[in-house]
Amino acid sequence: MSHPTYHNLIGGQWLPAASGKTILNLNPADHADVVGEFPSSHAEDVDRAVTAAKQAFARWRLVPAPKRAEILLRARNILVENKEKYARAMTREMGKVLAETRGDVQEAIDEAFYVAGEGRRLFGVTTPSELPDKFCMSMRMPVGVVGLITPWNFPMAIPSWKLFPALVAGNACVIKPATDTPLSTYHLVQALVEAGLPPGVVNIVCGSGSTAGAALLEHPDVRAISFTGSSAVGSLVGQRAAATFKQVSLEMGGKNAMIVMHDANLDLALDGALWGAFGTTGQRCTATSRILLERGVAAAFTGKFVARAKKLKIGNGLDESVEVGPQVNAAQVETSQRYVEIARNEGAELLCGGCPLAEGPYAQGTFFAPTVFAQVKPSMRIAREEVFGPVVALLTFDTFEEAVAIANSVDYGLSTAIYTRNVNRAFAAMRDLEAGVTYINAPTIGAEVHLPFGGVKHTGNGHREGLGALDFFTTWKAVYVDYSDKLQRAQIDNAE
Ligand code: UN1
Repeated sequence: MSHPTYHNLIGGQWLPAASGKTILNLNPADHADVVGEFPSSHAEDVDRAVTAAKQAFARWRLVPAPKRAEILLRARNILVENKEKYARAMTREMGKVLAETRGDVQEAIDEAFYVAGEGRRLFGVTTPSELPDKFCMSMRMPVGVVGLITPWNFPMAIPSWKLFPALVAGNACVIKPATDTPLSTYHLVQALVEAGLPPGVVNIVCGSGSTAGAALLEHPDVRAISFTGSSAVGSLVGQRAAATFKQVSLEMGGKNAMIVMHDANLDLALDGALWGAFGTTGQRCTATSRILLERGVAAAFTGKFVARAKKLKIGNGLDESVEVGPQVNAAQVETSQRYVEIARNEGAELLCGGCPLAEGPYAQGTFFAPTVFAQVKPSMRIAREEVFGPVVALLTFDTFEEAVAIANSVDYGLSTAIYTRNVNRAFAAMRDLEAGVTYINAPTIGAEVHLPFGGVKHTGNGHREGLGALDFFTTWKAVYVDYSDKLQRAQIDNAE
């Protein structure tokens, strides 16, 4: 069956990769369904895109920020009109169920609405001078050409978290979407183009991280890199970008713990655990991958949790009755499989799942059964390393302090959750859990776009998306205006 061919977007023109090479985008629920063919780009393509961005930046930075914001608002309306179409396309390329891909498009819609308001804020600070007849202010300036490297699990939302604040602040962008899910980024950028974004302000270069991504990191005219992906790759991104003094925002892995106290509403905790662990097939950096159970409730919770995990309907996400879609590709299934072996060898007890699904309706896709391990000790790899699949580890504890210590014992620190009706415990958890995000009586997934999003330790390098993104995509300039008509020497002429 024929499938569409997509090109890079460079300086407003759709161009194939200079090499002519392409990458096929397959539906992970059904490999016979080819979503499209996308360019496999290299340094030459990236260089063209960065050059186009640099040229466009010269004009874009002078467009008043409220006008830049109006383009975002128009793009928002285009996303609203096309929400269903884009969600269906996303389920085809990424696999997650329709309810979730609708949510992914909605997240981009919300982000556009939120960030467009910044066009009329972008506040700076005025402050008194230490000298008479002198005025001081600070202004947010765009950084210049920024490189955005985005993952496959939120193929429209995460690009929107980066593109929209970068644009409202006056930057020009080169985005390299994940090789598994470029189409959703096309849809996002097409909305911007239709909304009136000038050519070259956003450029798309498709290809693998080791070719297109690496070229973006090394390009001397790229001033900042915003990356979301694994901690292993993020560490390399940070190191390579440092060679040319780029600002780098790294948003990486998680091993997110949900704590269930004896006084929790157990049914609520079960609903949250099921959604947090198996929503998006466990492929969120915020996924609930550890459930810490107070000993008194462990048996009751575990029995019900496993019974419900076994009943989840797995299949093609386009079927509205399906609850869990495929994993995005064969490599992710292999990782889940590998961690099942690791956990078994460590002595964890497999309660359900633990294997790929490859028969009947699953034969053409990359499916993995929802998997639960019990008898997990905090020192085991299954309790410490990110799987990024539908695999969850159950641990038990005796005291609140022990639960917090276990939750904090891993290298990651993105999201955490606690289920309790004890308000004192809830506040202690908000303070003591080492993570960028903490939920009370809600699972570890479900961040909203206007709060700061990011993590501590190996999860991030200190930057935040959402509230905080403008701090990354702008640079402060201090301005001094001396209207005294004479030379005034700071720290000297006014010294005590
Ligand atoms: C991610 O998994 O990379 O908070 C992002 C959430 C979503 C975003 C997840 N809004 O789960």
